[in-house]
Amino acid sequence: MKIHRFPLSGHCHRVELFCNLTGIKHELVDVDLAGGEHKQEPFLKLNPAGKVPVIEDGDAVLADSNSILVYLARKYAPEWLPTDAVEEAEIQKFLSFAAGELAAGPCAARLITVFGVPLDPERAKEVSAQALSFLENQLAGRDWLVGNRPTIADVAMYSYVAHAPEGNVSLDPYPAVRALLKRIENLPGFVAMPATKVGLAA
Ligand SMILES: N[C@@H](CCC(=O)N[C@@H](CS)C(=O)NCC(=O)O)C(=O)O
Repeated sequence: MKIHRFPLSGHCHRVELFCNLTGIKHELVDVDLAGGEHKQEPFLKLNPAGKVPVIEDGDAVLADSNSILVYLARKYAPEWLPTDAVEEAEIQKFLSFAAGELAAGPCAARLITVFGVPLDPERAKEVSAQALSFLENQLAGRDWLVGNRPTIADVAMYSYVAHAPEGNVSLDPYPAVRALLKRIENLPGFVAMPATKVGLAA
Protein backbone atom coordinates (compact mmCIF):
# COMPACT_ATOMS: atom_id res chain seq x y z
CA MET A 1 0.00 0.00 0.00
CA LYS A 2 1.22 3.53 -0.81
CA ILE A 3 0.49 6.61 1.30
CA HIS A 4 0.92 9.85 -0.68
CA ARG A 5 1.69 12.39 1.98
CA PHE A 6 3.36 15.57 3.18
CA PRO A 7 5.51 14.90 6.27
CA LEU A 8 4.31 17.94 8.30
CA SER A 9 0.60 17.35 7.62
CA GLY A 10 -1.43 16.15 10.60
CA HIS A 11 -4.05 14.75 8.21
CA CYS A 12 -1.32 12.56 6.68
CA HIS A 13 0.21 11.75 10.04
CA ARG A 14 -3.04 10.26 11.35
CA VAL A 15 -2.96 7.71 8.50
CA GLU A 16 0.74 6.91 9.01
CA LEU A 17 0.19 6.63 12.77
CA PHE A 18 -2.67 4.19 12.30
CA CYS A 19 -0.65 2.00 9.93
CA ASN A 20 2.22 1.91 12.42
CA LEU A 21 -0.01 1.17 15.43
CA THR A 22 -1.69 -1.70 13.58
CA GLY A 23 1.30 -3.07 11.66
CA ILE A 24 -0.17 -2.34 8.19
CA LYS A 25 2.77 -2.43 5.78
CA HIS A 26 3.05 0.74 3.71
CA GLU A 27 5.32 2.84 1.54
CA LEU A 28 5.46 6.61 2.05
CA VAL A 29 5.42 8.74 -1.11
CA ASP A 30 6.20 12.42 -0.45
CA VAL A 31 4.17 14.96 -2.42
CA ASP A 32 5.82 18.34 -3.12
CA LEU A 33 3.10 20.69 -1.86
CA ALA A 34 5.38 23.75 -2.07
CA GLY A 35 6.01 22.95 -5.75
CA GLY A 36 2.28 22.44 -6.43
CA GLU A 37 2.60 18.74 -7.33
CA HIS A 38 -0.82 18.08 -5.72
CA LYS A 39 -2.58 20.49 -8.11
CA GLN A 40 -1.25 18.82 -11.29
CA GLU A 41 -1.49 15.54 -13.14
CA PRO A 42 -0.76 12.77 -12.33
CA PHE A 43 -1.64 13.53 -8.68
CA LEU A 44 -5.07 14.93 -9.62
CA LYS A 45 -5.99 11.53 -11.05
CA LEU A 46 -5.54 10.09 -7.56
CA ASN A 47 -7.44 12.91 -5.83
CA PRO A 48 -9.26 15.50 -7.96
CA ALA A 49 -9.57 17.62 -4.79
CA GLY A 50 -5.78 18.14 -4.92
CA LYS A 51 -5.13 17.27 -1.27
CA VAL A 52 -3.05 14.77 0.68
CA PRO A 53 -3.30 12.14 2.08
CA VAL A 54 -4.26 9.61 -0.59
CA ILE A 55 -3.72 5.87 -0.34
CA GLU A 56 -3.39 3.29 -3.09
CA ASP A 57 -4.17 -0.22 -1.89
CA GLY A 58 -4.47 -2.54 -4.86
CA ASP A 59 -7.40 -1.20 -6.91
CA ALA A 60 -8.61 1.03 -4.08
CA VAL A 61 -7.54 4.68 -4.36
CA LEU A 62 -8.86 6.66 -1.40
CA ALA A 63 -8.59 10.25 -0.26
CA ASP A 64 -9.57 11.99 2.97
CA SER A 65 -7.76 10.97 6.14
CA ASN A 66 -10.85 9.94 8.11
CA SER A 67 -12.33 7.91 5.27
CA ILE A 68 -8.94 6.20 4.93
CA LEU A 69 -8.96 5.34 8.66
CA VAL A 70 -12.42 3.77 8.28
CA TYR A 71 -11.28 1.73 5.27
CA LEU A 72 -8.04 0.54 6.86
CA ALA A 73 -9.73 -0.39 10.14
CA ARG A 74 -12.57 -2.26 8.41
CA LYS A 75 -10.19 -4.14 6.17
CA TYR A 76 -7.12 -4.78 8.33
CA ALA A 77 -7.74 -3.87 11.99
CA PRO A 78 -11.45 -4.20 12.82
CA GLU A 79 -10.87 -3.99 16.57
CA TRP A 80 -10.17 -0.26 16.04
CA LEU A 81 -13.67 0.39 14.62
CA PRO A 82 -16.47 -1.06 16.79
CA THR A 83 -19.66 -2.27 15.13
CA ASP A 84 -21.92 -1.71 18.14
CA ALA A 85 -24.45 0.89 16.91
CA VAL A 86 -23.89 3.40 19.71
CA GLU A 87 -20.09 3.07 19.67
CA GLU A 88 -19.94 3.38 15.88
CA ALA A 89 -22.04 6.56 16.08
CA GLU A 90 -19.67 7.89 18.77
CA ILE A 91 -16.71 7.18 16.49
CA GLN A 92 -18.41 9.12 13.70
CA LYS A 93 -18.99 12.01 16.09
CA PHE A 94 -15.24 12.29 16.74
CA LEU A 95 -14.36 11.92 13.04
CA SER A 96 -16.70 14.83 12.31
CA PHE A 97 -15.09 16.74 15.19
CA ALA A 98 -11.64 16.09 13.67
CA ALA A 99 -12.80 17.32 10.25
CA GLY A 100 -14.67 20.28 11.76
CA GLU A 101 -13.50 21.89 15.00
CA LEU A 102 -9.97 20.45 14.95
CA ALA A 103 -9.42 21.56 11.35
CA ALA A 104 -10.75 25.07 12.07
CA GLY A 105 -8.97 25.26 15.46
CA PRO A 106 -5.54 23.73 16.16
CA CYS A 107 -4.90 22.77 12.53
CA ALA A 108 -5.65 26.33 11.31
CA ALA A 109 -3.62 27.86 14.17
CA ARG A 110 -0.60 25.79 13.11
CA LEU A 111 -1.09 26.59 9.39
CA ILE A 112 -0.56 30.25 10.38
CA THR A 113 2.64 29.76 12.40
CA VAL A 114 4.28 26.88 10.49
CA PHE A 115 3.29 27.72 6.89
CA GLY A 116 2.39 31.43 7.01
CA VAL A 117 -1.16 30.83 5.76
CA PRO A 118 -3.14 34.11 6.11
CA LEU A 119 -5.91 32.95 8.48
CA ASP A 120 -7.26 34.76 11.56
CA PRO A 121 -5.10 33.66 14.55
CA GLU A 122 -7.58 34.91 17.17
CA ARG A 123 -10.45 32.98 15.59
CA ALA A 124 -8.27 29.83 15.34
CA LYS A 125 -7.33 30.13 19.03
CA GLU A 126 -10.96 30.67 20.07
CA VAL A 127 -12.16 27.58 18.13
CA SER A 128 -9.21 25.60 19.56
CA ALA A 129 -10.15 26.52 23.14
CA GLN A 130 -13.76 25.42 22.55
CA ALA A 131 -12.62 22.19 20.89
CA LEU A 132 -10.14 21.31 23.64
CA SER A 133 -12.66 22.06 26.40
CA PHE A 134 -15.13 19.77 24.63
CA LEU A 135 -12.51 16.98 24.49
CA GLU A 136 -11.59 17.52 28.13
CA ASN A 137 -15.26 17.09 29.13
CA GLN A 138 -15.71 14.04 26.92
CA LEU A 139 -12.77 12.38 28.69
CA ALA A 140 -14.17 12.75 32.21
CA GLY A 141 -13.76 9.34 33.85
CA ARG A 142 -12.52 7.67 30.66
CA ASP A 143 -9.17 6.52 29.27
CA TRP A 144 -10.17 6.54 25.56
CA LEU A 145 -12.65 8.58 23.53
CA VAL A 146 -14.93 5.62 22.69
CA GLY A 147 -15.32 2.44 24.74
CA ASN A 148 -12.46 1.14 26.87
CA ARG A 149 -9.74 0.71 24.25
CA PRO A 150 -8.07 2.82 21.55
CA THR A 151 -10.05 3.34 18.34
CA ILE A 152 -9.72 5.37 15.16
CA ALA A 153 -11.40 8.23 17.07
CA ASP A 154 -8.26 8.59 19.22
CA VAL A 155 -6.02 8.37 16.15
CA ALA A 156 -8.03 11.02 14.23
CA MET A 157 -7.80 13.34 17.24
CA TYR A 158 -4.09 12.86 18.01
CA SER A 159 -1.92 14.71 15.48
CA TYR A 160 -3.38 18.23 15.49
CA VAL A 161 -4.03 18.22 19.25
CA ALA A 162 -0.49 17.02 20.07
CA HIS A 163 1.00 19.76 17.84
CA ALA A 164 -1.41 22.52 18.97
CA PRO A 165 1.35 24.41 20.89
CA GLU A 166 3.09 25.03 17.54
CA GLY A 167 0.03 27.17 16.71
CA ASN A 168 0.26 29.08 20.03
CA VAL A 169 -2.50 26.93 21.54
CA SER A 170 -1.57 25.79 25.06
CA LEU A 171 -2.55 22.32 26.29
CA ASP A 172 -1.83 23.27 29.92
CA PRO A 173 -5.52 23.76 30.89
CA TYR A 174 -6.47 20.27 29.62
CA PRO A 175 -4.96 17.51 31.84
CA ALA A 176 -7.27 14.74 30.58
CA VAL A 177 -6.41 15.59 26.97
CA ARG A 178 -2.68 15.54 27.79
CA ALA A 179 -3.10 12.18 29.51
CA LEU A 180 -4.81 10.77 26.41
CA LEU A 181 -1.96 12.02 24.19
CA LYS A 182 0.52 10.22 26.50
CA ARG A 183 -1.54 7.03 26.38
CA ILE A 184 -1.43 7.09 22.58
CA GLU A 185 2.31 7.83 22.59
CA ASN A 186 2.84 4.78 24.82
CA LEU A 187 1.07 2.40 22.41
CA PRO A 188 3.37 -0.09 20.63
CA GLY A 189 4.25 1.16 17.14
CA PHE A 190 3.62 4.85 17.89
CA VAL A 191 5.41 7.23 15.50
CA ALA A 192 5.58 11.00 16.00
CA MET A 193 5.04 13.71 13.40
CA PRO A 194 8.20 15.85 13.12
CA ALA A 195 8.03 18.77 15.57
CA THR A 196 8.38 22.36 14.35
CA LYS A 197 9.92 24.86 16.77
CA VAL A 198 7.40 27.69 16.42
CA GLY A 199 4.69 29.23 18.60
CA LEU A 200 4.67 27.89 22.16
CA ALA A 201 6.88 24.99 20.98
CA ALA A 202 9.76 27.37 20.05
N1 LIG B 1 -10.39 16.53 4.69
C1 LIG B 1 -9.08 16.23 4.20
C2 LIG B 1 -8.19 17.45 4.37
C3 LIG B 1 -6.80 17.21 3.80
C4 LIG B 1 -5.98 18.47 3.74
O1 LIG B 1 -6.44 19.58 4.07
N2 LIG B 1 -4.74 18.28 3.32
C5 LIG B 1 -3.84 19.40 3.22
C6 LIG B 1 -2.52 19.08 3.91
S1 LIG B 1 -2.79 19.04 5.66
C7 LIG B 1 -3.55 19.66 1.75
O2 LIG B 1 -3.38 18.76 0.98
N3 LIG B 1 -3.49 20.95 1.41
C8 LIG B 1 -3.14 21.36 0.11
C9 LIG B 1 -4.15 22.27 -0.51
O3 LIG B 1 -5.30 22.29 -0.04
O4 LIG B 1 -3.79 22.94 -1.45
C10 LIG B 1 -8.50 15.02 4.93
O5 LIG B 1 -8.95 14.74 6.04
O6 LIG B 1 -7.64 14.33 4.38
